[in-house]
Amino acid sequence: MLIIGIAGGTGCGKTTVVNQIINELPTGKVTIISQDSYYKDTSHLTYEERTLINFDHPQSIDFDLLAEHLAILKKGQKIAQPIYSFVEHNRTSETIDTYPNKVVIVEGILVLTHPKIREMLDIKIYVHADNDERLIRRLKRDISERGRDMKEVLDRYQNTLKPMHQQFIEPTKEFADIIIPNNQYNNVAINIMKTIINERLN
Ligand code: UZR
Ligand code: MG
Repeated sequence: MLIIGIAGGTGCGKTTVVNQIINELPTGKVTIISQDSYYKDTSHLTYEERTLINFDHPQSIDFDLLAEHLAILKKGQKIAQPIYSFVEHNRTSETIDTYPNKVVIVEGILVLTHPKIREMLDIKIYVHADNDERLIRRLKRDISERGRDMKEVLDRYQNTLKPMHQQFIEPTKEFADIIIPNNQYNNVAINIMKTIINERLN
């Protein structure tokens, strides 16, 4: 099993890169695990209290559970991956059975911040996009898909996303084996990834 970690700030295009990589691989050989599924269970808090959580701080993630799950997958066993609700800002009571595979991709803004997780990753990728590019994408996504308004998104960006990015996310670039540029075209970088993955798979 090859475990690939994909990190990078919000709006850098991690999901797009994951999809580009998957498209190049034989179908059914890849399992994707999202860091979002591992936000800590906050059922003891009210909805109002949960909206105040700093979701861009490493402490908001249950990295112990993620590490435990990766270890189980490595042993060839299935895991019950939690399902997260962005509407409720909380883990739901449901889980999804997730199976080991030739390639496992773990993606999320903070996946390279945790030493235990980094140790378990065979390939560490950081997706880079310029800050203005990321803000534009985040603004568009949160308004169209997450029911936020412009003021809300911009306030959160200034007060939380930007400082957390500078403090925790951007510095993890130094742990990356590969930095994929994602302002516009990245075909060459994706092809290199494809080659590396196929080499490891064969
Ligand atoms: P990506 N996030 C939410 O908006 N709501 C939640 O309940 C949990 C997380 C956001 C989180 C982070 N910050 O910036 C983003 N906030 O999801 C990471 N606020 O996701 O990498 O896809 O942008
Ligand atoms: Mg995403």
